[in-house]
Amino acid sequence: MSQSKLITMDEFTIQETRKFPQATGDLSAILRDLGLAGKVINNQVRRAGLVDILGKHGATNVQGEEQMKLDIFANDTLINILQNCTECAGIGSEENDDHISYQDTFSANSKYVVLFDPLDGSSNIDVNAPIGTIFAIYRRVSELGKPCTEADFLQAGKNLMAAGYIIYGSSTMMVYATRLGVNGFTLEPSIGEFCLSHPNMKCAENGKIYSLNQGNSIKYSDGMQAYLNYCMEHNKEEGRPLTQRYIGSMVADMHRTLIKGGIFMYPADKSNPNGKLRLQYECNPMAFIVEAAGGKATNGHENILDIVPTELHQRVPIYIGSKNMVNKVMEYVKEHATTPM
Ligand code: P6P
Repeated sequence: MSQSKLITMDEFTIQETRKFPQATGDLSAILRDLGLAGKVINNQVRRAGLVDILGKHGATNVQGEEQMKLDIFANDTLINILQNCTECAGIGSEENDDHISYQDTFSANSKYVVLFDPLDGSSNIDVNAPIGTIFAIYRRVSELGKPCTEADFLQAGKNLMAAGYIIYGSSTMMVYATRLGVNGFTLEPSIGEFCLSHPNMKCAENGKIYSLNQGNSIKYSDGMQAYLNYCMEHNKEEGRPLTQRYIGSMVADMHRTLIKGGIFMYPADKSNPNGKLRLQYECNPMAFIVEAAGGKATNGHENILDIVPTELHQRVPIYIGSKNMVNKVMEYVKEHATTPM
């Protein structure tokens, strides 16, 4: 695409804002700052093998997971940039036990809060597999002029104003959804800008790829076992094999699902009745994106976006992607339900 036809993410968000005369551009300011954080993190991710930033940080986070140095760097970058942003009152992060309410006057008068997983899939850093930053933006429910409160971070996903991710893969992309739809922007290193590359992204109603950690299958419910058998025998039915793909990095598996169609699952199992993935900064943002693109996301009983969170780091099972594939797995899960999922 010639330079003259490049539309930067800033230009795009300004054009989108102009569609709503009453819009103030505050949300665009947060998206711009998340893009800035993504560029800063990207610079370190691209050099991870060259600087003493690989390997474990020696601490563990609230999830009990070894903290990699790069996810601490990413977390600090997002916290600092969003604190300087004039529209963010505070953050919730996978890496922090509690939310952070910025205590300065500017932030107390800001309308939004942001939740994020600063570097999702960080266990893949040392093997150079795609990793990403996932974010979710809510309008505050607490009183303006005062620091934000926990209630701001415990809203159902259907209240989201915007959500997205930055994927540090063969190229660096920022994908975000608002109620207007889903758009993808690729980082053009020569000008240091995210440029529109995937306008109006849609999640295909059907797909041929199923994605989950099949190593856990021995612990799955009867319904999930039956569904996996269906996936593996599907080729007998229609001679078109279903393909199994799993990168172990939600951002990468979800980006593929959005681009190619398919279903990503992290089901409940006998040792993890709530699955593994976190509702507020993994499942809700991805559900908001996929549903804005025409797909579907459920925990096996209700839409992910309808779940009212009770704690910042709660986990939920997730089945997400092409609508017809999500409905198909739900048929098996419900038909064979012997124990609540
Ligand atoms: P498992 C990464 O740790 C993560 O949170 C997601 O990005 C990914 O989808 C999942 O966990 C991988 O989990 O148990 O298959 O290694």
